[in-house]
This record gives sequence, structure tokens and C-alpha cells, in this order.
Amino acid sequence: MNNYRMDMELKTVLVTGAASGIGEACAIRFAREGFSLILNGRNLSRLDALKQLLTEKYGAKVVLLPFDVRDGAAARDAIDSLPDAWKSIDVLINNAGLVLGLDKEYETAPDDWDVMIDTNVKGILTLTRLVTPGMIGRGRGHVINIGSIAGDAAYAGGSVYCATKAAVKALSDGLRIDLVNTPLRVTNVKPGMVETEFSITRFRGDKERANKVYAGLKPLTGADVAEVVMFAVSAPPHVQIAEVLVMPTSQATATVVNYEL
Ligand code: NDP
Ligand code: 8X3
Repeated sequence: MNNYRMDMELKTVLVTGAASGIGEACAIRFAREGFSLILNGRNLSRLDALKQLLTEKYGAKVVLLPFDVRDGAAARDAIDSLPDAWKSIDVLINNAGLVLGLDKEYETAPDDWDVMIDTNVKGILTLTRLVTPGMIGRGRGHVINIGSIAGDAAYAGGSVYCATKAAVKALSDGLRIDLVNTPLRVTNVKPGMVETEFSITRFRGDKERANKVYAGLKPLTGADVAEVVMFAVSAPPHVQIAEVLVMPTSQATATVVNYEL
């Protein structure tokens, strides 16, 4: 997997939710490959620290674009504010996303529906709407949506989150159809269990409960997922990796996991 044949026309990547987890790992992976990086997130101090690391360690060019992906106007203003040299975004990684709680569908708080749907679904739509037309105009580009195994089948306590990730599959498939007469590519990367801050957010800051999710197995890391993203982006231009389901070896479905390793 390390022998990358990079299409050197792809030079600038925008990663949403880059301050931690899979997004941060993608930023590091793309910096290693020589990309210029536009990093979105909400935690400016974390983004600043990541920018410093990427600049010092990889000599990467980095622009920080802090905004909440749920805020369409802020997203538009942020993209408009990019210096001309940075406006040619070649790879869009729609990664920002989250789950809140493990509640039954009829007990999930409507405010939580809104946060998950607005971030995981409308956030992707917003960025895709802002960035894809430029890609079409330039005749090159790749949209990576970070979906989930949760989009393939619902699990107990996951109704709303699973619905958002099923929506990510539909949005990815629909966009691929809409772009079929262009050189652009669309990839839906669907990870299983990845140890990031995902479960800490799910359990509203309860790290002990979050740690138990991954105890007794070897979960994926953000870097494992970033490697899959890079594989898709570095495929020859005529090869479109449409969808990838990637999970730990000790996981078979969202709910069938061997905790004895
Ligand atoms: P993390 O919690 O580590 O990272 C999520 C990132 O998204 C955070 O940096 C967070 O920033 C950011 N984010 C959340 N909401 C917004 C917002 N409204 N605007 C901008 N940034 C936002 O978790 P992961 O890295 O695991 O999650 C990344 C993606 O991977 C998500 O889409 C998730 O659904 C998906 N995924 C994760 C799996 C896992 O097991 N971990 C498995 C399958 C898919 P902030 O600190 O500001 O909240
Ligand atoms: C994250 C994977 O199965 O915990 O999308 O929902 S799962």
C-alpha cells in the first residue's frame, strides 16, 4: 500500500473536522505526500498546534479555516476568504461528524437529532455545494465522504446516527451519478471501530465509558483510515474507488465483535 502513484495534478486538500481523530490523521497523511492543506475545525488552538507540527515536520503549506460545518453562511464566507492560490481545492475530505448518545429512537432528544443531522448530513451537502463546482470547472477533483459501517445497518441505540451515515451513502452515490460525465471521483469510506474521540463525544465526555468500547480488541486508528483515503486518492485517474468498508480484523459487523484478542 505504500507505493503511491500520485496524480500530481491533485495538490490541495480541504479536510473538515481536522482537529482530531480521522481528520487529523488525514491531514498528516496528505502532508507527508506533499499536499497543501486547508484545515477546518472548531478548536482553533488544536488546529494551530497541528499546523505547527505539519509545517515543522513535513514543510507543509497549511491554511486554517475554522468554522462550524453546520453554519452554511460561515462556510461560504470561509471558502470565499481563501487567497486565490488556495481556491483550487483538488480533494475535499468531508470528515467532520459525530454521534451523541446511545438512546432508543423514541427517546433521543430532538436537539441531538439536529446536531447529528446538521453536522453529518447537511455539513457534507454544504461543503460539496461550495467546493464541487470549482472542481468541475477545473476538470479535476476528488470528494471523499467519511461514512460508516453504521450506514449499512442500524444497531441498538444508533438510529439517528445510523440514518445520517445511510444518508452519506446516498449523497455519495448521488454525487457520483451527477459527476459521471466529468473526471471527478467520489469515494465513500465506511470505517468500523476506530479509536478516536468519537466515543468520548458519544458519551458526553465520559472517557472511562468510551475506553470500554475498545477494551479487549485492536481497533483501527485514524492513521489506518487515512491510509485508505490516500489509496483512493492516489489511484490512477480512470480508477474510481467508489466505496470502502474497513474495520478491525476482530470486527465482522457493527455489532459482531470479538473482544478476546
Ligand atoms: P473525532 O471526534 O476524533 O473527530 C471528529 C472531528 O469532527 C472533531 O475534530 C470535531 O471537532 C469535528 N467536528 C464535529 N462537529 C463539527 C462541526 N459542526 N464543524 C466542524 N467540525 C466538527 O471522531 P472521528 O475522527 O472518529 O470522526 C470523524 C468521522 O469519522 C465522523 O464523521 C465519524 O462519524 C466517522 N466515523 C468514525 C468512526 C469511529 O469509530 N471513530 C467509525 C466510522 C465513521 P470538535 O472538537 O470541534 O467537535
Ligand atoms: C462509527 C462506527 O459502529 O460505532 O461510525 O457506529 S459505530
